[in-house]
Amino acid sequence: MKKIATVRKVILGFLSIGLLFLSACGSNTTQGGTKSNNHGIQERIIKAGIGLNEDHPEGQGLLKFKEIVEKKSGGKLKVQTYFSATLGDDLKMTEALQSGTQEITIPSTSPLVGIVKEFGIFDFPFLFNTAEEADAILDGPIGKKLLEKLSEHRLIGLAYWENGFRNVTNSKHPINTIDDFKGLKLRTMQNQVHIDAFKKLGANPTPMAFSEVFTALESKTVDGQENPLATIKSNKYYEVQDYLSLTKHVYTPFVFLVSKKFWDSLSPEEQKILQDAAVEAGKYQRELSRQEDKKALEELKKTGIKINEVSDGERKKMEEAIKPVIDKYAKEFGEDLVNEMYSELEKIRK
Ligand code: TK8
Repeated sequence: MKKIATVRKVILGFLSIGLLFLSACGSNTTQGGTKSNNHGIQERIIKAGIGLNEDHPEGQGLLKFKEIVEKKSGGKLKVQTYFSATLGDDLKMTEALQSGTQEITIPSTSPLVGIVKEFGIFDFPFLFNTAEEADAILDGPIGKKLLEKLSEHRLIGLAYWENGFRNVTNSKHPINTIDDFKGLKLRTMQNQVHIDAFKKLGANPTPMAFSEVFTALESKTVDGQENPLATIKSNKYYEVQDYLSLTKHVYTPFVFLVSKKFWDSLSPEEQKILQDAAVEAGKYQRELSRQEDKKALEELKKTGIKINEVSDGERKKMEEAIKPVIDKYAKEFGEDLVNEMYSELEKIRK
């Protein structure tokens, strides 16, 4: 009996030493429930996919990110880039990050409201008057708060990049007033705020994944779609659309996502390289996006698509018409958060 007790004590002793050893070399908690490993910079392949093309400001931003990461890691961290939704659409790639089969994607925040519903506050039409206002909110406490929510969903949010102000294209007629939306079959992102807002304007919204848009326009499954000018140019929508109306009805951010499973396997040095590169390449990407927004308009004018400005008066009427939709979702996303955002904007506009 005594012998068994001694043997048990010895086994227990070895076990606790083993566990201690594992914890010492294994992991330590860093931020927001994320982990890391203390083994410096290792040779790694990082699969990074986006839905847009390489020539789009987001594609160029991703190449800048690759350049910075590979330089800062002495070539050990290799970023493999995938463009044009070759790895799937925003939601599919986000799920691949959650399961750990892909490391990085940079989707629009709009389709992610099924994961972090509060991202929906950025889908409120006519919220931002300028891209700089968007920067201030996204890079401020509100943006950070929402990024942190991602770690509860097996995702790590490192930064916000710019998709931009969206405009409507269609094959029927120019949009000058709310009435011009009546009965228009419009593709929207998979986002309830957008769907309800377009319904409120009298349109007939069809949520659809991004990579299906060109074919749906070409086959006239839908009459139109809405995206920033850089995307309308890069994806050649002018080949299958006749009218482009500069509604600038909503600003869409991109969010730079990393798989939490992958992130937790990194060392603090590796995490810092990715974090800094996402922010630095993000600044570069935003600048490129703003230049491209102007350049794309000039180039689109040469494609034959008929372009019309929408007056501020008519945009105001659209904003008024959509207000009940915003009131409805403000309750759902949290009135405190929404009020905080509007008061932040007021401060910025002073
Ligand atoms: C690209 C999408 C796209 C978005 C859309 O993956 O779906 O219309 O504007 O940029 O994120």
